[in-house]
Amino acid sequence: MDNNRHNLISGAAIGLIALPAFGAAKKEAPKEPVKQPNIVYIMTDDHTAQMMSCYDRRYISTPNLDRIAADGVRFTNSFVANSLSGPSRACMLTGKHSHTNGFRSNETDVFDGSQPTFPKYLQKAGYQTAIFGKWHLHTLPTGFDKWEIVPGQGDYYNPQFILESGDTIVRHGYLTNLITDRSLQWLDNERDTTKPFCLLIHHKAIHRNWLADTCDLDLYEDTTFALPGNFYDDYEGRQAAKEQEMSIASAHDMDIAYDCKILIPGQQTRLRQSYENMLSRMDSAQLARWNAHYDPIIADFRKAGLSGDSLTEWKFQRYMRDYAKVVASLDRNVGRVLDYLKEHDMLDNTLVVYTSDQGFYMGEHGWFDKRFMYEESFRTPLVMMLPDGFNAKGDIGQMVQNIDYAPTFLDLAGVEIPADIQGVSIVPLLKGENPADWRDNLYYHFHEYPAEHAVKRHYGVRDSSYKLIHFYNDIDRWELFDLQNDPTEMHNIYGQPGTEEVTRRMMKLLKNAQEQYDDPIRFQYPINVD
Ligand code: SGN
Ligand code: CA
Repeated sequence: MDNNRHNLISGAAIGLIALPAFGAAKKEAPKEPVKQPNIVYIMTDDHTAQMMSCYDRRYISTPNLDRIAADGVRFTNSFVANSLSGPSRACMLTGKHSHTNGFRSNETDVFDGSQPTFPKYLQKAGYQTAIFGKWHLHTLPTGFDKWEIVPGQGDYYNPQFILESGDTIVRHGYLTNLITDRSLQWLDNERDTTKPFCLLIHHKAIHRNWLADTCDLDLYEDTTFALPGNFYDDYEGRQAAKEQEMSIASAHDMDIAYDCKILIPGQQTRLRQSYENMLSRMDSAQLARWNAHYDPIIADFRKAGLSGDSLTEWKFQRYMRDYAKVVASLDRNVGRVLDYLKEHDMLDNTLVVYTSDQGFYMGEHGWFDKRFMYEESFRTPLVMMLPDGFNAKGDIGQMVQNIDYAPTFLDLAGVEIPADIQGVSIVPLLKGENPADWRDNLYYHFHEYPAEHAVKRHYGVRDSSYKLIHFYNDIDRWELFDLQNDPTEMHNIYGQPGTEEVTRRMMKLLKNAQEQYDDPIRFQYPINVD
């Protein structure tokens, strides 16, 4: 169980659990790996491992997501390259870092759809490709035989979809159900059953502002979630962390109307109108159900007259409950897809991937949102059910990153991986192999500043023990964390006596990564690393 013990240490920041049911056991009677397996790639938005019970049992239960991990593999060191939606999607499609694929920021970039992506390579290799749901790359999809996407972030209720014809339609219902319905319809009636397929089911859930399906509204109302240990972080020694705008306590950052659903007559808040616009999408039955749920909560809130820490902690509970309700719908819908594949005997020749565009803060450091290279948002959940002949089972502890998905899918399809792809295929890991030369550090670069939530631009490198970050642009700060002794990254030890050697080692890794990936944005290294 050494492997699990290691994972417990490295995952301590997110309460990563060891799963006793998992082990190094291989599937019985190994079979030849399926050639050109189908790929069902389910991705959600802002779903973090803390809120997935196969990773973390502190908060909620996600039985269907856990089925994937229990029958397949759970990656315990899965990371993104740039913790934001559009950038993550571009990294996944291309297998390249943001500076290489050109989509660095949701707010300032558009995706160049003429560049090579894994769906295009798969099409050439004989696959049928389809995507339904969130796309968020500001240009229309290319490389798909069939697509239907929501514009931008999409709406939870009665959402608009953009069709291939260029027309838009509004579908009645709740988005997570609708994306699943559409995907199952394609699987059932529309695809060419003589070809292998790659189906991307990409959800808006669990994105802000966490609007639950009406049937899930009552869930978790009796649950009181424990505050993370560093909820009242003072950000000492971490200037960029001090200056962010993603704090649960702040009335500006977490809006009482938009985020917490508290509408008080005559009370204007920064985002109240946006929430009212969302409510105006609901039909009368949906709205009646909604108000029946939130009206008593609003009344109790007004009676309580909270302020200071009690108000902040009340906001935390609302945030956790609403987020958890949205996860419940997502988990149920993933279950529908798994049931479909099982009932149609497709699990033997299908790779099922479940991941998110990045992790998220559930009150750690006092935050919601993502963006930082700190563990909660640098990590992303990743579990897979494997087709026949891929013998890994249980935990996979090697460091993987979202630029690895594209080369992995190409490898599975028998396509030679183009030399300009920066990620690496994880197929050897899926076969249960333990490659001696697997990467032992990862590169990260966040570009979106100035922007919403005010997280400064930064890049950095992480190995299994340390993380080095440089915040730049209108700030010039270095941070170094000892991940073994300070897994929640509260103590910046950069520049402290005794850290010279590890600083030099990490700085050298950073330089190597920036050279290897040819990142044009790099500043002078403050110490000599040659
Ligand atoms: C929206 C949200 C932000 C969020 C970004 C990026 N604001 O702008 O809170 O950080 O998306 O999220 S909201 O008022 O529109 O809800 S991402 O996951 O799509 O990158
Ligand atoms: Ca996201």
